[in-house]
Amino acid sequence: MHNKITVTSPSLPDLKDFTKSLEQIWDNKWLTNAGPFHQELENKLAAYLGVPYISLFSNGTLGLITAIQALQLEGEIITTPYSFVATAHSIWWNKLKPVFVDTDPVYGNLCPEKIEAAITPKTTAIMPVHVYGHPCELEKIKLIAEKYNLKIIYDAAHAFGVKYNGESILNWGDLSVLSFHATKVFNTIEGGAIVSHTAEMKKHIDYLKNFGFEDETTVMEIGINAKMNEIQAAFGLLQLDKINENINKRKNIYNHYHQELSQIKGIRLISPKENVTYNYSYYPILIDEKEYGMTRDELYFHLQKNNIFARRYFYPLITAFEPYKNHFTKHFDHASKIADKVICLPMYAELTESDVKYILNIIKQ
Ligand code: T4K
Repeated sequence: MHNKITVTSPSLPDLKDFTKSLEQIWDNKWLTNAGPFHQELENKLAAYLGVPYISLFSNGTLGLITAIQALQLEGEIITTPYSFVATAHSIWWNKLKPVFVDTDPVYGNLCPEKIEAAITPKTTAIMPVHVYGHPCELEKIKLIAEKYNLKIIYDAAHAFGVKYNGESILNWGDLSVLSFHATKVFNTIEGGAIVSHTAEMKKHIDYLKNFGFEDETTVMEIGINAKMNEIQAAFGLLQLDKINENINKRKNIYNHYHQELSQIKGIRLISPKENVTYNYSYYPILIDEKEYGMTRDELYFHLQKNNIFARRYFYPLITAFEPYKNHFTKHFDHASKIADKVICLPMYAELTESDVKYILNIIKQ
């Protein structure tokens, strides 16, 4: 039996380098609350990503929840059923109502043409997701938000380093939220960040993630505790040194998959648009059971039998989960079709050429 291959596997810094960082943290005896590693990572990430302001978080979900707080949103937020549950959970956790709108048929991103019909007098914002790191229809969403005076929070959990016309997509919308979870292109074990556009907004977000503290005796806002600690930040700094190398390795795997799988009937691939600098974060394929000769689930379990643990991101739709299903009975044509066909194949920097060949052989058979 071939060694177990999972959908992803985290990139890790060199243990010796990380040990040195830990020794420094031990010397500092400064473990969290905006320590030196935290500040250095914020500065280096802002420079790397090409964004003006970034606030680090202990995870992406707390970033989303805090982003909603930061914009003081009320009422309804328009979002997508085709995402990881954290997107919609962050809205409900804030006691606001998610209003789900269908996706486009190609990328699985929120369909701009369907947003307007879902806007009501209670709508205050749109929360689209750059699914698999493919940019949403940025201009169209911006125009709708301007027309109806809505805020935009991009769930950019998958979009680390992605550019559109040479510029970071994180600069679109009012706020963008990244995830640095172990399974992401750039990871700090757990972690996340909010990208904002003004010094005032960054300050506001930094209050919110630290109980609202200005100083020892001054609390400015009702904040939460969502701070990234020094160990996460030190880990992230070492990861950043290797990020370009890792994305390039992912690109090679993507090209290998693409070359071979484009020959197979019944498998649809998702490719980035020409003006996009992609991060190769996921490798989704869509299975047409008639043409391919097997259902998506048959292939999924067949891969498992061969020790390949691909994942059906994002199946089922968020609206099909227990806490949602009685509240949201609407059918989403495009999102359902993608959710029923998708498999994300293993994709990570350390995946070897021979592993990729092995996976491709199973799919081809
Ligand atoms: N918005 C979107 C669009 C998101 O995709 C996510 C997270 C969020 C928001 C929230 O961000 P965070 O709060 O998580 O920062 C995983 C991740 O836990 C989750 O972060 C991610 N999206 C989601 C798409 O995938 P699971 O339930 O699939 O994780 P799990 O534990 O099954 O791991 C998947 C595979 O990864 C494993 O089979 C093996 C590998 N793995 C995983 C971990 C944790 C490792 O090799 N090492 C590890 O340490 O959710």
